[in-house]
Amino acid sequence: MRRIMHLDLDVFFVAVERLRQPELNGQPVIVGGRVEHRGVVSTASYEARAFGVHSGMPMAAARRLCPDAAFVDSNFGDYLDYSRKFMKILAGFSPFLEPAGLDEAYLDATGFESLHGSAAAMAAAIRARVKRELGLAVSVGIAAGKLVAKIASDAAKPDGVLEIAPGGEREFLAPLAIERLPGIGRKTAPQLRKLGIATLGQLAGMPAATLKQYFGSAGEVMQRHARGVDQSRVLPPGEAKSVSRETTFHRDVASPDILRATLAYLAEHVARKLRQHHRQAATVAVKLRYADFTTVTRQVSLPQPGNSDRLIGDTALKLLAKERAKSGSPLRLIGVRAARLAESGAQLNLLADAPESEQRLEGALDAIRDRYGGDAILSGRTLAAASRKRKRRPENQT
Ligand code: TTP
Ligand code: MG
Repeated sequence: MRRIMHLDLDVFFVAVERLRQPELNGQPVIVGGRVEHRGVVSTASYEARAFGVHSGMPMAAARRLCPDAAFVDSNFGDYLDYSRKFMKILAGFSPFLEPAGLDEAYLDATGFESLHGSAAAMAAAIRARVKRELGLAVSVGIAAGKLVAKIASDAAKPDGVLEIAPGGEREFLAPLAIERLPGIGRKTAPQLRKLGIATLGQLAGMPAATLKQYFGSAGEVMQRHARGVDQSRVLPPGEAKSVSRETTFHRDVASPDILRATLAYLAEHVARKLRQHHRQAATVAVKLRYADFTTVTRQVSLPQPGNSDRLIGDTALKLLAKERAKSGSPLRLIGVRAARLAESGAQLNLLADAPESEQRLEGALDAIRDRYGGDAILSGRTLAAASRKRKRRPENQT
């Protein structure tokens, strides 16, 4: 049984500001950009949230709702420093660490019982260290998978721990509103509600086939998640998420023999790479680009993850055959990709050497910092969209 933790600092930016200005403790505090710059709220303390202030709201609106709050300009460089220190503490507890934002990370605690007693004891030790060394409160959710752990850490706030016992995931989720499930947002939630589904318990009780009719395969995934079923791995930064090989032909090719031979050759290379890195793939995909640059990818989940030439090759060839049955037009590019990689064999590098894992951590934090962008103030749920628009801005500190 896996024990996954999600750790998330409480009111992160506000908490850092309070370390510098202790008089802000217990008061409504709002950190964000300046009203004159049409800034938005990046963090509101719980006292300010009680007035309806939330992340992403224009500062002007926050001022109307909570005029007596202390308004503080953000100091992004400081937050980044604390973020790095936080991640370093976590990395000392388990190399299976996946930073998911400046102030949150997943940690796989499975198998660390001998070292720490239990996942709960490990969480307590982490919380004590973060409090002692950084002066910050971190809330922790512990569960069999990432998804439930994240929802549990949210429910554990402020400054708490919530462990969902193995097998208790579905029961824990049942009373919660559907919006609590990551992935059910402004688009899907109203559709579900129209179907009379308001809680995760109701969603969990729907037949998968019905949900599939309305939402396609995402519907089935939603239902599994609502039942607390989630096998996704904690992925330390820098670990390959997929392995692929593709080739562009000198001249467009329609010959089935040449296409098959090329794809089989590429699949062998992918399979060899998987074996070299002790990885097994759970998904195989092929990519076909036609002469007019139309690109098609077809993928399939394997009944059993694997990494043999035969498995990857045969699967890719089947996908190719299916696609070529629809169109025999010449191709300019063909490729194969193995994804949803899992460790194979028992060769886990439990004691990854520190410099390397620290480098990876740095890389991950850089990526997160790029996403948050220097002094940029992020607006609530538009975070993902913003990261797409605002690629790589140089860090500039306020
Ligand atoms: P969160 O962890 O979502 O929020 P929080 O730490 O302020 O509060 P809590 O976890 O106790 O509910 O985000 C972490 C930091 O990321 C937050 O302090 C500020 C920043 N952030 C933004 O700048 N804009 C946003 O829209 C969000 C959600 C967060
Ligand atoms: Mg937080």
